[in-house]
Parts: sequence; structure tokens; C-alpha cells
Amino acid sequence: MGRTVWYPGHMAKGKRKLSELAGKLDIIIEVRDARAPAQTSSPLVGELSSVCPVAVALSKRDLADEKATAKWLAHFAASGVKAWALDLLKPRMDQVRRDLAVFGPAHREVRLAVVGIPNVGKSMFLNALVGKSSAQVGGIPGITRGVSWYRGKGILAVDSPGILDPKADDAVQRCLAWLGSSKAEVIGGYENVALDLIAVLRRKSLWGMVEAKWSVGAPAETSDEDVLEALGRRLGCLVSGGAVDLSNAARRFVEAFSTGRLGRVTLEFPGEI
Ligand SMILES: Nc1nc2c(ncn2[C@@H]2O[C@H](COP(=O)(O)OP(=O)(O)OP(=O)(O)O)[C@@H](O)[C@H]2O)c(=O)[nH]1
Ligand SMILES: [Mg+2]
Repeated sequence: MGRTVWYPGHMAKGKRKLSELAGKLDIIIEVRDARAPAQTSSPLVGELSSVCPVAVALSKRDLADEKATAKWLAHFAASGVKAWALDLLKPRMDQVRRDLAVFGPAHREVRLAVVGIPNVGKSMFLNALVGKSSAQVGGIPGITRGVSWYRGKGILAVDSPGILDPKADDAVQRCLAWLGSSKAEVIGGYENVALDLIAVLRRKSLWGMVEAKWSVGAPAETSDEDVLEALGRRLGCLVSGGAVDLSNAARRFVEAFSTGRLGRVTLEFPGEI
């Protein structure tokens, strides 16, 4: 089956609206997932950064490896990009507010837009910044559908829908599915996405996190398919007759990884990609 990209109409519309708005903004905040800050970059930012400055908020800090996050922050600082790493479930926004104040003119509030790919925490960031639970948040990608304004103390902020690159290559799309930012069922199904994730965790010597949680090993002589089957047995994903329901096992595995239930992990380091 050929791979395709999840790119519903609200993404195209959101992209158009953000391009129209960019000239009125003091700064754009690009939210990226701290577990893969390169692959979760926004496809819009290249274009928008010619119109106004861009700062980076690395979300889901609590799910990423602390040392890797420190390296990413140093990387952004060395590139002259303002960046913060945040656990948006327990947001501490004082430093962010102080940094942002510099971007607005003295006579009015700072005008900004929060942009990024789906499910990275844009609406959570916006709510933390304006100090209210105004924008709707949710665990599946595609919650925010339109471009809307919210007001906080000294801040006028736009929340925007998650927008993907319709031309993203397969490797990026798979990574986004592991992190919960794209839909596995669109890019070839959970089984393929899970097998790719198993292969990558093994290759990067990160399988220990799965073994520690579920006691399923991945010795060198076993195939990725055998490992998925063993996971399915361990998780009780069986159909009548005792065979493993691989599709269900794959979905449970990918969801546990994307929500951080398997532990903290960072999939890429600065300079690697
Ligand atoms: N653990 C953890 N979860 C987070 C963090 N930030 C966001 N989330 C979770 O990620 C999911 C998505 O959050 P949203 O704020 O709705 O993400 P969004 O980018 O606005 O998503 P769309 O509007 O669908 O594009 C929710 O389940 C949040 O609870 C974080 O820093 N840590
Ligand atoms: Mg949202």
C-alpha cells in the first residue's frame, strides 16, 4: 500500500490564515516536541521567519531525556534562537513571559502566534501563557481546527491548528506517528509503524526501556516481527485460538510509547539530522 500524508482541509486553511496574519505579529512561537526537536519542526516556519522573529518552545520536557534537552537548548542558543524547554502539565512561564516582553513595543501588548505540527502542545502552551484554560486541548492530533485570538496579561496570542508538511518523507512521518503527531492509520497502519519503532529502538540501543516496563527482550537473533508478537502475548492481545492480534498489539505499543508510559526518551540529538 502506498503511503500518503494526513493533510485535512483545516491544515491548508490554517496555513493560509497564518501567512495573512504574520505581518501583524511581533513574534512566532514554534512548539516542538522535546523528544525529537528536529523532526517535529513546523513546515511553516521557514516561510514565516522572513516576516517576523521565531522562538522555539520544546514541549513534553517531562517525557524527554534531560541531558538531550540540555544539548538542544545549547544548540538553539548557539544558533541565536530563543528557546525554552517546558513541562506543560506543570508549566512555569515566568521566564517565557519575561523573554517575550522584549519583542513587543512599549505602547501595547506583545502579539504572537503559537504554531507547530499536530499534538505537540500548542494549545497547552497558549493556555499556560495567557493563564487561563481557554483553548481546547486533547490527546489526539487535530483538536484545534481554526485560528483564534486569546488575551492574557500583556499578551495577545493566536492559537493555530497543527499543520503537517504534505511532502514530508516516510521517515519523518513515521517518527511523527510514534510521538502521536500524525495518524498511524493513514501512513500504512499501526503494524508498520510499530515495526519501524521496534527497529529504531533496537538500533539506537533504547530497547531497555521496553524491557524494563514489560520484560520483553529483543535479542539480536529475533526479528522485529517476533518482538512484536512477543509484546502482543505479554499484553494479552490474543484472538480466539490463541494467536496474537498484531494490529492491536502494535496500537497498544505505539500509544504507550507516544504518551510516555514506557519512560523518558529522546530520539535525536543536535547535528544528527
Ligand atoms: N506529558 C506532557 N504532555 C503534554 C505536554 N504538553 C502537551 N501535552 C499533551 O499533549 C496532548 C496535546 O496537547 P494540545 O495542547 O492539545 O496540542 P496541540 O499542539 O494544540 O494539538 P492540535 O490542536 O491537535 O494540533 C495533550 O494530551 C496534552 O496533555 C507536556 O509538556 N508534557
Ligand atoms: Mg491545539
